[in-house]
Formats: sequence, structure tokens, C-alpha cells
Amino acid sequence: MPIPEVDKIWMDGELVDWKEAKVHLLSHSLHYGSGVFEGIRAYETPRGAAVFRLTDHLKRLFRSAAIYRMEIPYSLEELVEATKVVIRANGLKSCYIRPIAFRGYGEMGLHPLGAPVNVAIAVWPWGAYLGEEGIRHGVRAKISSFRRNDPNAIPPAAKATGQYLNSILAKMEVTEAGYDEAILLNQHGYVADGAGENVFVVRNGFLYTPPTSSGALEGITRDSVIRIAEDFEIPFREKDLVRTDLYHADEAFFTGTAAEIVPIREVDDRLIGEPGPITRRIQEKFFAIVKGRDGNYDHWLEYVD
Ligand code: PPE
Repeated sequence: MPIPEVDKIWMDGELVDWKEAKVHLLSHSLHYGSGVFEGIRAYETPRGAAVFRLTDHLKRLFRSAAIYRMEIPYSLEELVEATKVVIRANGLKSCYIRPIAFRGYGEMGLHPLGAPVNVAIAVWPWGAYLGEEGIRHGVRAKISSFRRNDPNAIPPAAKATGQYLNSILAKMEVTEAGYDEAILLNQHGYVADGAGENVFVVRNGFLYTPPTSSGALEGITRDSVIRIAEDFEIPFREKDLVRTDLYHADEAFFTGTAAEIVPIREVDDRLIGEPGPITRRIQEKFFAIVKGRDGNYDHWLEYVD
């Protein structure tokens, strides 16, 4: 997807011009994938731009960094503030936010602890990741032949740049075959997650999603959906799912910051159908919350001004 250019990017404590936001060719992370990142969204609300669960996302950034023993040279509070600064500097009402901490220029080789850690936060307007049609009528998913990274190889609990090679292989495979999104199974054959989303299914009125031990990312949208389901008193359970649990689902959907909540219409050419009532209800609630139209969840919104 092309990136719509804006004015400024926050880099190591300063606002720099979009075109000047560069790194050295010998940056450690370019060679070894040794970076960690987040994907966050800000939405337009009646009280101005609000970032959805900003602090929770940045806490996950610090957890990802800890897995790779990367010391981020800023505090959580400083990065919360920097995110608001860069949104204000670009005058955006709604946007996608991409914080990244990466091992920069200074050392090569596989022992990375001597390389400096750089931090940047970029923002840009980003529309529906899997398309507006997808949000309304659902997408066609396919299970990739590539398995999710094993927790004892490249931990999927981190959001590290290098591990996304795994999602890229899966995504390319299924989109080139004509599908919209990939679902990855783990090394044991259980559903982990989508290329860039968590997966939920509904069967006989129950809502299920794989546990994080399956290799599913601890998604912030996933957590939001679980809490919305609780408030709606929709019975919910984390459960290991096999591929036929997807085929037999009454409803299924993806959740993610970029994707938001996207119904799954088909899996491996088995029809699930148009978005069902539970998917619709959760989807409507989610969009009302992020757009500041539901006072009960105001604590999830962190206002830019
Ligand atoms: N699983 C994976 C593998 C994943 O990458 C994401 C987010 C999720 C689940 C959902 O997590 P959350 O956003 O906290 O609900 N994927 C991010 C990157 C997408 C990209 O193309 O880049 C995102 O949605 O921002």
C-alpha cells in the first residue's frame, strides 16, 4: 500500500521533515530485523483527535523490546507525549501511527547490545486495510502453507520487524492466489492468527479465539472485543481451533488496529456467509467507541489536545 506523505516524523526526540527521516544503510535492524514496532490508530471524535488505547500499545512496545533486550531510551510517558506531538504537528484528525524502536548504526554482527537504539514515530492517514467492502461484506481468507513462527524460534509475542517475514510469506501466497487475507496455523496445526490480525469465530452463540499460547499476538483490538463481548454477555472462551472449526463457524472475523474489525466470508473456499448478528453488533460497538460515541469506554481514548 502506498504511504500518503505528511509533514513531519518524530525521530529521536525531534520533529524532522518527512523526506529527511533517514537512517544509515548499515543500520543493524536493516540487516537483521532487530527492531520492534507498534501499529496504533487515532480517530476523529466530537472532542477532537483521540488515540485508541495509546498507553496499552506503547506498553506492548516495551514488552516487545524486553524480549530482545533492547533498552528504549525514552519513558512510556515521553512516548505517549511524543505521539501526540507528531499528530498535532501534522494537523491530522485521524491517522495510523507507527512507533518503531530499532538497533541503529554503529555495530554489525549478531551480538547486538552495542548498537544504539533509535526511536521514531510516524503518522499517516490510512483507510480500511482490507478494504471498505471487506468491512461491510467480509473478506475471503485462506490458510497459508507457511506456519506461524514457533515461540522457541522467533517469539510471536513480540512485535518485532524481522518476524514479519513470516506474515509476508503467508500474505503473498494467498493474495497472489486471489484471496484477501492469510490465516496461519502454528507448528501443531492449531490456528494462530492472520497475517496481521487476530481471528475470532462464533458457533452456536459462543465466541472463541485462540489463546496467545497458540502464537496469536496479544492484540489490543482482540482484548477490546473480548471486553465488549463481556458487556454484551456473549459467552466467550479462548480455545485452540483447528481449520475445520473455521469451516464450521456460524460467523468469523479478523481484529487488528490496521484492519479494525473485518468479517470473514469464506475460509479455503468454504462459505461462512455475510456478516452475522454477533459480528455486526461487536463491529458497530467498536466503531462507536473509537469515534467517541460511547461514554462507557471513554477511558480507552487518549485525546491529542
Ligand atoms: N496479529 C498480528 C500478527 C498482527 O500483526 C496484529 C497487528 C494483530 C494480530 C492485531 O493486534 P492489534 O493491532 O493490537 O489489535 N498488526 C499491525 C500491523 C499491520 C501491518 O500491516 O503493518 C496493525 O494492525 O497495526
